[in-house]
This record gives sequence, structure tokens and C-alpha cells, in this order.
Amino acid sequence: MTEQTNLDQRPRLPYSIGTGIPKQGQAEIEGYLQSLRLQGFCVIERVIPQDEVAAARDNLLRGRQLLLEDRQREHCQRIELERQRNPQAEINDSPQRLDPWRADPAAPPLPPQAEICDIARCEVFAEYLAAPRVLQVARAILDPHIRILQTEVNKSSRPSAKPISAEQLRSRGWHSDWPHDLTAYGPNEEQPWKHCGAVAQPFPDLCMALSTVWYLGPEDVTPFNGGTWVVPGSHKDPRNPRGPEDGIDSSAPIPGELQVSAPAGSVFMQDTRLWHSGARNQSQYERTAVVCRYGPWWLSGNEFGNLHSGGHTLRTYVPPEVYANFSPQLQLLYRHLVAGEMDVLQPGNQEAAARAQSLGRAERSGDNSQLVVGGMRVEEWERRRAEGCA
Ligand SMILES: O=C(O)CCC(=O)C(=O)O
Ligand SMILES: [Fe+2]
Repeated sequence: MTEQTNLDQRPRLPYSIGTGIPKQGQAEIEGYLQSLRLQGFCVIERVIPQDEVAAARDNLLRGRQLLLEDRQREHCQRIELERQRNPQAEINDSPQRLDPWRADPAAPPLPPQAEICDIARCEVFAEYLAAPRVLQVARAILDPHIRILQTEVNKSSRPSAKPISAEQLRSRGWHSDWPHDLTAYGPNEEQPWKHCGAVAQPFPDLCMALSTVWYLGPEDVTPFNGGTWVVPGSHKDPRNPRGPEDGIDSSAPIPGELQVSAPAGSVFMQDTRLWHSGARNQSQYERTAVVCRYGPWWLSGNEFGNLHSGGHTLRTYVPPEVYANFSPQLQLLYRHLVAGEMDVLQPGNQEAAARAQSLGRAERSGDNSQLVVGGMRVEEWERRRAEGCA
């Protein structure tokens, strides 16, 4: 194997709590940003404080039960609506069921055609999604205006009922995440609407979204109990484990792979391009986890809903009465899913836009002779802005 000198050397050491990233202040955020840019992932430690993890987990487990009941109710309502429309109709999950929606695709479906968003019944856990460190990192990588485009509260890695074989331990499920997942839950003849799109290869050199896995214990996450597999640096590789022409076996180990370790309550965050895989859990305890995707305002979330987690629709919604109890920070992340709420574009950028509009001729004057195009790294640009001399 050739030596890959463009990769960060740190992941060759076990990735864990102390990977050299300072544990407070702006230096901590910078460490995560650097890790995301170089390796394609980072672990934000203990976003949920140690003594709050159990309560967050209990809230999630209860929420899962309530969601089952919600979905059953929505299912019955859908059937009832169909009966009213056409008493003769055979009630099933065929694509015809969604004909009215397909005839008017611009209008997002309302409940019960849309399904309740997983976050709606996990109000204690939900608030951590707006934790300042997580938002700071996501906004710095994506845009000041971010929103959550996917919430799945049932992403546990469960203990195996039977002994796990060596072959099973060697098996991977390498993929990148939506919108870079090349298998993309595509349409078929019966269900042409069933798709969620994929960015075409070669992927633009741009982080379009951040997937997060929230490890909710009860154990700290290790390679033994389901620590997510990653291939550091793979977010920059034009190939993809699911690329049809790339000759990669998505179920075999890949040189350079490693498994994430993190204390319970931590958040694994990755560029959606990163090659990663779920892992077997050899412990007797469930590795409770939530998967959540943060995206910038410009990335359509309409193509990604509950289909992925076995639901019926592309669209999910948060009930207004649940949303009303969210903190203002959390509301910003979910308001695009709430009937009657407007997701005003780019609130965080409006100040910069106003300044750009108000710049006078005098402030722009100069001959540009000092410019060396391509000669400034983003870190220097940020430093100069902070010092007021950009
Ligand atoms: O459970 C994990 O560790 C990874 C989950 C994952 O890759 C996914 O949900 O797309
Ligand atoms: Fe994934």
C-alpha cells in the first residue's frame, strides 16, 4: 500500500477522548473544525453532561413508544381519508394512495400524509441538539443558517442474540450519507416518487451536510460495543464505497479504518462524504443512539423524510404545540417542519448583507495590487477578520 501523506497522522493513534484537542473555549471549537476538515469527522465530547445522560436516554426510549402510537394513529387516519374519498378503493401502500399529492407536488403534504418527526416525542433529549458547541461547529462548517434535515431516534446498535463470528466482525457496511449516498433509496416502477436523490460523482469539494450520531449510553462507546467505523480522510477521495465504477467492496475492511471511541453523551459528527459504517455490538447492553443531520439553508430537505426509517412519506412535521415548547435555539433548527412557521432565509447573514450593501465607494477604493489570488487560507482570513484588518 502506498503511504498516504495527505492524511492527518493523528488517527493512527487510537481516537479517543484526548486526541490533542483542547477541552474548552475557542481552541476546542477550532480543534473540531480542523478535525472535520482534515479527517472528515470529529467527536464533540460530553455534549450531554454525564449526570444527564440517563434522563436523556429514558426520555428517548419513552419517545420511541409514543412515536409508534402516533404512527399507528396516522396510519388509521390515512386509511379513513381514503375510504371517504373512494369507498371502493383497495386500501394499501400502493403509489396511487399518494396521487393527490403527486398531482400537486409543490404543496408539502400535511398530516396525516406527512408523518410526525421523531423529535416530537423526545422533548428532553431534543434540547441538546441545540447545544452551543454543536451549533458553533455546524455553523462554521456549513452556514450561519442551519436546520435539521433528518432525525432518527432509533439508531441503536443492539447486542447480538447469538455469538458473533469472526466473519461477522470483519463485515462492514461502508457508505456515505445523504445527500452523498449513491444508493439513495431510489424509485422503482411501482413507486416512482420513492427517492431521495444523490449528489453525482465526483462530489464537489464541499461539505454539504453534517451527520451526527448521539451516543446515549448506557456504556461509553468503544470498538467493543458499536463504535462507528470511519475511514479518516475519505471525504476527500473521489471514489466511494458504493460508487458503481469504483471497485470497492463495501462489506470488506478498508486500510486505515478505525472505530470511534467516546464517552456516553458525546456526539460523533461527520462530513456526509466520509466513508463510514455501523459496527457490531459485542456488549450485553444496547448502544442507544440518535442520528441527526444538520444542513445549510440551501440544501433541500424535501427529499429526505421517514422513508429511510421505514415510514411512508418524504415529509415529516413537528406539531405546533410541541414546537411552542422548544427553546428559541431549537426552534430555529426545526421551524421548516412546522405548519404556519416561516423559515426566513439566512438570519445570521443578514447583518453581513446589510454591511455589504452599505459599503460606500470610499471604503472600496484601492488598486488591488496587494491581492495574490489563491494566496490566503481560510484560517488567515478568519484571523484577519477577527483583528479587524481583512
Ligand atoms: O450507528 C452508527 O454508528 C452509524 C449509523 C449510520 O451510519 C447511519 O445511520 O447512516
Ligand atoms: Fe451513515
